[in-house]
Formats: sequence, C-alpha cells, structure tokens
Amino acid sequence: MKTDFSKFEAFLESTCTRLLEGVPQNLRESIRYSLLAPGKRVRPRLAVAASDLLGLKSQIGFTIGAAIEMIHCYTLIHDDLPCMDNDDFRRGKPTNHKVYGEAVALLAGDSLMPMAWELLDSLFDQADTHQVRRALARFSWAVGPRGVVAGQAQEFILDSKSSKTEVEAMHGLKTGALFDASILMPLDVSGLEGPKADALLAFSKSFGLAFQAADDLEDLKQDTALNQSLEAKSSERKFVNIGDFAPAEAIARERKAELFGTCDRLESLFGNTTELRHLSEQVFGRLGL
Ligand code: GRG
Repeated sequence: MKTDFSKFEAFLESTCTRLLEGVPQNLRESIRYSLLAPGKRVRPRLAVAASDLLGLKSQIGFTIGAAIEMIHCYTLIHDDLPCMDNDDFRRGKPTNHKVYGEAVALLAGDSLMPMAWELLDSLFDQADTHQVRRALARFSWAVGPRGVVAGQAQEFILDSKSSKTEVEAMHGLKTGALFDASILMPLDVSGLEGPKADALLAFSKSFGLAFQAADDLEDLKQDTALNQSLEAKSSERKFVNIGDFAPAEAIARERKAELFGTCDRLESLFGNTTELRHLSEQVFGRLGL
C-alpha cells in the first residue's frame, strides 16, 4: 500500500513535541527551528518509498525516515558552525547558531542523535526483534565514526593531491551513508533476502553515487557562472576551467544511466517502483540532464 507522504510533516512535528517534553525552552526551540525547517526530506521519502516497496507498515517508514532526518539535521547544524563550514544560511533561513548562539546550536545537534535512537526503539513494537536489531546496527554504522562522521573527518585530510578514489570514498560516507541507511534499514526490518534484496542494494549504491555526481556538476556550474562574471569584471581570480565541464557532465550522465538501470531491475522484480524512480528523476531534474 502506498503511504501518503503528506502526513510525514505532522508525524515529525508530533514526534518532536513528544520527545522534547520537559526540555529547556532555548534548547527545545533551537531543535524545532532546524528540524521542522523546510528541507526537501529526500531521506524520509526514500525510507517511505523503500518501506512501501517491501510491504511494510507506513508507521515503519515514517519512523525510520524521521530518525534519519534527525541525524541529517544534526549534521547540518554542526557542519554550519564556525569551527566547521561557518555558514550563515541553511534551508532559506539563518543558521541555527546565528539565531540561538553556538553553544545552544551545538547542544541541539547533540540532542538530535539520542532523539533518533529513542524514536527507533519503537520499531521493536512493530517488527521482528532480530530484524530490527539488524536495522539498528546499520543505523549505528551509518551515523557514527565509520559512516557520516568519518566522511566529515576525511574531508579535513584530503587536499588537491588526493586521488579521485579517495574523494569518492569520502563522499560515499559523508553523503552516501545516510541515503544507504534510509533505503536499507527498511530492507533489514523486512528480513527479505535474495535477488530482490540485491536489487535494492544496487539501487541504494547507485543513488548515492548519482546524487554526488549531480551535486559535483551543479557546483561546477555555479563556479563557472561565478568565474565568467568575474572575468567579465576583468578579475584575476579563476575558480574552474570551463573545460572541466565535459568529464563531470559525462560522469553524471553515466551515473544517471546506471541509476535508471537499477530502477528498471527493481521494477521487473517488484512491479511498481514509481516513487523511487521519481526520487531518482529529482536528483537530476534541476540540472536538466
Ligand atoms: C558529522 C558534523 C558532521 C557532518 C557530516 C552531512 C555533512 C557531513 C555535512 C553537511 C554539509 C553537506 C553539504 C553535506 C553533503 C550532503 C548534502 C548535499 C546535504 C544537503 O542535503 P539535502 O540537499 O538538504 O537533502 P535538505 O536541506 O533539503 O535536507
């Protein structure tokens, strides 16, 4: 049965209210400010679409999706801090630390991690214990120092001499780990094995790579536009060689073909995969590829 994703925001809001009962006002407001801000909700959409494909209850997809959105949100709050990327805007609003101060923003990120765990604990009431444990093990790996945090740390030690493989591995953790968890935790909970499970694993790997290739191409387009406008002002500063475009576009096209190949495979095994295909299209939509 297809879950009505429009109900996800209400689920996230009510979960947030429940988990923040009795929490000091400044911390509570800071957490709500970022978690309930208008993100694209790509990870919850993936979790819900994968859960639907596997025939799981809507509540399971929402629970996994909301937990991963909490982790995603903590990484954004921390990544925006002055000691990391020092960003002023996120999701069209001033960053958390700009509104609540660095100390409270740090605590908001810290709080979102155990909140996600507390929420996931409810999966034990909804599915087989052994299968839920597998999902939680995957979650721990993805959000911890071997997953998304490893990706962030690796980025600090990479430089212009780093190989393409090293850079891809870093992105695979920094960006790919949470996509993987979104798609594969429902698989763990379902207990499914065999060709259908393999096809979902292949889709998951391909989705992360495609997202990264699209993101790289978009960055390059933005840098090129900036470069051209600076050139127009006779500036000395140059960011990218416009010639770099061709390989990045070729890689993105290749990744797109791979991703849609994995969608076809899923469709041949599961039947309807409209939502996963739609999410795949959105990865490239903004690039007009
Ligand atoms: C462990 C502190 C810490 C950071 C981990 C995720 C991360 C590393 C940093 C966030 C910055 C960043 C640009 C990461 C790349 C992944 C990415 C493209 C995030 C933005 O995701 P979207 O586009 O954002 O889904 P919304 O706001 O729509 O949810």
